Amino acid sequence: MVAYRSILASAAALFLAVSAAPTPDVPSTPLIPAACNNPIVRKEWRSLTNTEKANYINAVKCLTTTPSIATSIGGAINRFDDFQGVHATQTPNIHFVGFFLHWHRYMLHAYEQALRNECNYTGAQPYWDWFIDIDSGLPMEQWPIFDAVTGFGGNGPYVEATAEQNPFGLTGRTGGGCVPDGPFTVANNFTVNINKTDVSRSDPRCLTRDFMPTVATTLIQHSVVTELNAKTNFKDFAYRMEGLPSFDYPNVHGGGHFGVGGVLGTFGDSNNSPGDPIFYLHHANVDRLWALWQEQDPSRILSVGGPISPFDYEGDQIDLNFHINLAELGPSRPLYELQYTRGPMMCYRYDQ
Ligand SMILES: *[C@@H]1O[C@H](CO)[C@@H](O)[C@H](O)[C@H]1NC(C)=O
Ligand SMILES: *[C@@H]1O[C@H](CO)[C@@H](O)[C@H](O)[C@H]1NC(C)=O
Ligand SMILES: *[C@@H]1O[C@H](CO)[C@@H](O)[C@H](O)[C@H]1NC(C)=O
Ligand SMILES: [Cu+2]
Repeated sequence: MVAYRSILASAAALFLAVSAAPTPDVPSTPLIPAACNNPIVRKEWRSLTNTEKANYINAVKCLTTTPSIATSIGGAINRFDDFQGVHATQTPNIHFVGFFLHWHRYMLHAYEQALRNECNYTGAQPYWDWFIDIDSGLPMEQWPIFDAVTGFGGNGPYVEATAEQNPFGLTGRTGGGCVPDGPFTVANNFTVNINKTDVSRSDPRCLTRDFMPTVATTLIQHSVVTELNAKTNFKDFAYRMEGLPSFDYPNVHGGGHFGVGGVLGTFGDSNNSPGDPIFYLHHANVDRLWALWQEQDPSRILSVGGPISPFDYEGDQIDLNFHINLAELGPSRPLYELQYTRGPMMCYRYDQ
């Protein structure tokens, strides 16, 4: 088994990601979703019309031309960077914990709100259903999400990786260079700005991708969804969703990151993966699997559990009063508010 735990452990900055609420404040009755009669609908990327796709991409480009507000991320130039930077500072604390799903759900919500409120986007955050592509049998280069005109551009040209860059000696890399086409090239004014190891520095560079088709097909397996849907409590569900830090054990979340980002691609860099705009479509699909699981049984809406500290599965557990801190991306929120996709705080649903 090839482990990538050390990638996370070696992340440079350890910022305080979370804090426990001093007093219990979970409502004694479940929150009534009275404020969410008309949820916005998150749809699969390829089911959007070409106009809807262009509107989404234009809104993402708009974030990249809107000045940063995240003062804690000195290297952030624009609003798109703010999200990448806050993720980078918290990466060591928000993966392989019980609130991995809540943290990323809240981040996606904040991003969707920024697109809508700051960039006049009127749609919802789309998701990417990996299985449609995996099942198609098409080479990754032909997956619609990577289309140069109606998608996010494709793979980088092949670049050799040094042993230091590829510490696990992964084989099957096909790219590594700059994304050559689509809306997110340097020629189209898109750069990944935050320094890879120091969020206080701006070092604009190209978005890279390093497709690893064998990693994608090994990790993105239908059996994972079957196993997830058989879980009856959140702790077990969340544990299976993150899986093991391994390149052999099926794991849909890791499969998206490392199948597309590989060794040298932005999306395979645990700290900086939100620098690739497809991060948000990928994580929307992860969030969707959780939302669909929650909807199967009302008791699952308020089910939580899992470790506060990474990999500390038998240690202190999260509860509904545990708070998520997104720095300048939004106010600190207790987990119970993040359990409801159709509640007072967030108001969205998935089309299927
Ligand atoms: C959003 O729409 C408003 C009202 O039409 C306009 O004033 C504003 O400039 C638009 N913002 C962006 C980022 O396009
Ligand atoms: C890139 O930005 C520059 C400076 O704002 C602008 O002049 C140019 O038209 C932009 N290019 C594209 C392809 O959007
Ligand atoms: C990122 O920052 C580090 C440390 O400050 C520096 O050594 C490195 O060259 C920077 N990376 C880039 C791509 O500029
Ligand atoms: Cu993450």
